[in-house]
Amino acid sequence: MTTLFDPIRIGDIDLANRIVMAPLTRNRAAPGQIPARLSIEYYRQRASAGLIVAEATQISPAGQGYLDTPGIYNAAQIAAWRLVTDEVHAAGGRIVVQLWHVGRISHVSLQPDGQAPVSSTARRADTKTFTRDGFVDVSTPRALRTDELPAIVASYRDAARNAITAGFDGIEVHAANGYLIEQFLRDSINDRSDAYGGSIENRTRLLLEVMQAVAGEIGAGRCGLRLSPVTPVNGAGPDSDPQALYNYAVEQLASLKLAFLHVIEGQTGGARDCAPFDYAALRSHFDGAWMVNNGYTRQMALDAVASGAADLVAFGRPFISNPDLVRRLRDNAPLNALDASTLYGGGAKGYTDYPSLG
Ligand code: 8OZ
Repeated sequence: MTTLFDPIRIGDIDLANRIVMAPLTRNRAAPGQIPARLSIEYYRQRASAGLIVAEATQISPAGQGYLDTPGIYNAAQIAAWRLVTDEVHAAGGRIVVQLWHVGRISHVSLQPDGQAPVSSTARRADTKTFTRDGFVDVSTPRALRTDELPAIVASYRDAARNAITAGFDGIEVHAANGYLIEQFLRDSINDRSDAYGGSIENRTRLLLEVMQAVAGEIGAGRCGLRLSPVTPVNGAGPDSDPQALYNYAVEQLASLKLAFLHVIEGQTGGARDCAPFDYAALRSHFDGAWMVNNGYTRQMALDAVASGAADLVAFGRPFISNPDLVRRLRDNAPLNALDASTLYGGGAKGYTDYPSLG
């Protein structure tokens, strides 16, 4: 019987176990959106994960929506990430980076030249973001013109190339949680009348073009995708038919042979049963590694892998407070409590100072 602690090959990447560190926004990047020096130590401490999905990382300056999040679109950022990936590899780990464009979940103060953020729509999301001035309403976006979309796709492709230059084992495209790609997927947000709006085929077009571009650039065996079919976070209202939408998207991706699909079940960081959705039906369209996430306990994770319901289980908050989470799960040891006050921003406190077992 396969267990959570058994190795697995996903695409071109060999993992020591099936426990994944989920991507976690920590808002500690240095000026220039350069990953923090401290993030070298932070990720090294967590390298016993079978796979680390490094935090959501902007593919371009306009892709930023929160204060002090890192990018992967220039040489200084690539050089800083190289220090992280070298350290994780030296510790025996594997690490991919999550490629992120926030779309309308941003504020003019975070955008190049104070411009409006971009989206599938010109309608503002009913949510807030965190800026230099604290929590503020996100800004009203402008709808991307059809002729601007090739450059968005190219930014994902270039970021994937940069990730390989920075020593990452691969990438995960962030198509979840109400950000740019989800703003195209859902008919509750996307109000376009061009080839990227309306039908399911049109709304999935940007996602499919992005996945083809990154897979064509670095190989599909180094590419994964994160989806959140029913999450309501970041002002993302429900799609009128999420099952049909996401089934179609995954079906269309099947021939690409991506390394993994990472699915947030239910509301991100909240109720797993916030809306009905048949995740097994979604999986039936996909051949690669199936990574599940959202509020998994040790027992749920053991059962998910033992039953074959999942190949990999991603843990978020438990990995923040337990750098040695893999060992603790294996030994059924108690977990450190999470200090929610140090999640976003700050320095070493709540970042690199959580203790491992002796
Ligand atoms: C928490 C705070 C800011 C961003 C996501 C990238 O929800 C995020 C995020 C989470 O995917």
